[in-house]
Amino acid sequence: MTIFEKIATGEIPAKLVHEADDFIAFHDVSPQAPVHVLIVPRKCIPRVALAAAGDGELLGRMLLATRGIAQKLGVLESGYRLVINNGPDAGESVPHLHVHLLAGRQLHWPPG
Ligand code: DGP
Repeated sequence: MTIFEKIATGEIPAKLVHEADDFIAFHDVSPQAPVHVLIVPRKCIPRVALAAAGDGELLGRMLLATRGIAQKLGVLESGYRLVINNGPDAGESVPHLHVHLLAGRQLHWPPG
């Protein structure tokens, strides 16, 4: 099981922000911004490049949930960035698809 599957089952604790039937959102253990949340499917899709056509609705629901998560954390108006790291050059460290939601400070562009 991946770390994120263990968080999804409650085996490893995390600060949950949102729970849905098929995905969860929780605070990143190593925040890179004042708000840093991970949105993670309960089932393990290793990375976005390995998602199947049938995962499209789940991925869409995860993206649509970011609005409510941002609102709950008070950053809907100030703005937020969504990041998906796919593979080694992108800095993917947990092989379980996750969307980073970063906010609460001015984020630089292009990312490093
Ligand atoms: P990535 O580099 O895109 O694979 O991001 C993985 C993120 O997961 C990274 O920002 C740190 C976070 N993370 C790793 N282990 C844990 C954990 O056990 N709990 C929480 N809350 N976050 C974790």
